[in-house]
Amino acid sequence: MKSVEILLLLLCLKLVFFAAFASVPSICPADLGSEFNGSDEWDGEFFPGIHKIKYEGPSSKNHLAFKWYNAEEEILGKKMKDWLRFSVAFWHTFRGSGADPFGAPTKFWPWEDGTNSLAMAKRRMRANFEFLEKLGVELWCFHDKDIAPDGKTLEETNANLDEVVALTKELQGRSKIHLLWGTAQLFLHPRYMHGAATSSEVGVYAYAAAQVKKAMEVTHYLGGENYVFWGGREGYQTLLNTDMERELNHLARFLEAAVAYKKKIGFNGTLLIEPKPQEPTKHQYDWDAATTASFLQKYGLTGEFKLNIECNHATLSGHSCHHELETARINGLLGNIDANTGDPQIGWDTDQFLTDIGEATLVMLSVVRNGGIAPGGFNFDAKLRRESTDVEDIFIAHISGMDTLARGLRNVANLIEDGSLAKLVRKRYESFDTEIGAQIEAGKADFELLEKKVLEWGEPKVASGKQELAEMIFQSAL
Ligand code: XUL
Ligand code: CO
Repeated sequence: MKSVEILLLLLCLKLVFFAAFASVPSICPADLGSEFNGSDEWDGEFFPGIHKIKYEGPSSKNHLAFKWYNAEEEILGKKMKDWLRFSVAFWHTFRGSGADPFGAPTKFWPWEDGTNSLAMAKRRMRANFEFLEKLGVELWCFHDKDIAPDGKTLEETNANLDEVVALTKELQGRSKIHLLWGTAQLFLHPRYMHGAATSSEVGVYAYAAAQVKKAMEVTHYLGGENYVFWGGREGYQTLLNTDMERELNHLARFLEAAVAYKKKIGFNGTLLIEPKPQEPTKHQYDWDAATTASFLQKYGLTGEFKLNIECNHATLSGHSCHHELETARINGLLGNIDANTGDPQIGWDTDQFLTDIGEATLVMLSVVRNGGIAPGGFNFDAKLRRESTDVEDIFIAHISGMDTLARGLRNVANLIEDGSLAKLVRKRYESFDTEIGAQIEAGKADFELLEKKVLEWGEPKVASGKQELAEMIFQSAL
């Protein structure tokens, strides 16, 4: 293959970078003949004909309006926008190409010129800000590689990032928009094939550290409220060639160094770990919330990190999203939510927008119990379906995701106002609201005392669990 062809192929790869699956489509937008004029300028609006999305209420038939999300409305003592803190994920919304393991990109947005140039990166960033303004979302998230192209060396790559970040800072300054979180993409490049912090190659560990250092600096510069670690390839394919203990120790050292650097540069954002059980690796070390909590405890990192729970990752690990949120919450680790969902019939991380009202209600139940998740938020780590190719579909997808969670919040308010679910749960444990129950919960009931009680009471009476009633009450709140 000639070097020009290799370059073109690499450009295509960049455009489909998030389709981190086996086969890479051979078509890229550059093949479709769009003109590249080398400028980041763009005449007029990126989304002409789409006005600021407004709340019109449940009876509206306008698909470019909110039916349930009314940003300024107070629910349970807080504005909806403060409970929900929505954020747009740059990688899906502006770099998602529609490619899947079997097919080429399907999305050719009018502002894209088919290149991964610096000028294109800046134009795309302008499109991001217009989109956020029109959608009425004030937060966004990115990976370093989403927003700026790689150079030939680390210095060149960092300089590219700085140039896009300078424009981003200016665009943030002109609006209310700010950064929910930044992260480093440590999974696409071939150097990361054995992992980043858990790679068997010391040079790769160092490269990953340099990349996180820079990503953390720019996140701090842009006023980011959090910084995320998703260990895309931190895991193994087979234990036969893997020193699991050594890799986990390396991961812990890496995270310790990140904490030290955060303190050194005065970055006060929350560090978040995003659990996921597998994909792309066979087994990822941050399998789920409980595994990650015990990892943090073992290495003395509790207190320095919280969790970013992603609903589709939860279901991949065999749990519900609600289970993962509750596990994080009761461990004081609920930091952020990557709001998406999988498909019940597709086994992989499809990253769809969450549109199931029941699931959204359970998600919001955990969030309300937590008193909200600020400085975290609801990041739409979700992509348009491959077949949704109109520019307005980008708005429709986000509006429907926002309305679903808003509806979930309203349902939680109904459940709390009704009170019967909480009453049912309280009643279920009432046998512990006794002298002996209090002794047990205070750690003052030893086995001898409990044996004495059994001899005195005889066979215990066991009440109904009222599962169907709980479900009936839940359904009536939807
Ligand atoms: C991958 C995933 C990532 C992280 C950020 O499954 O969820 O987008 O959220 O690296
Ligand atoms: Co995610």
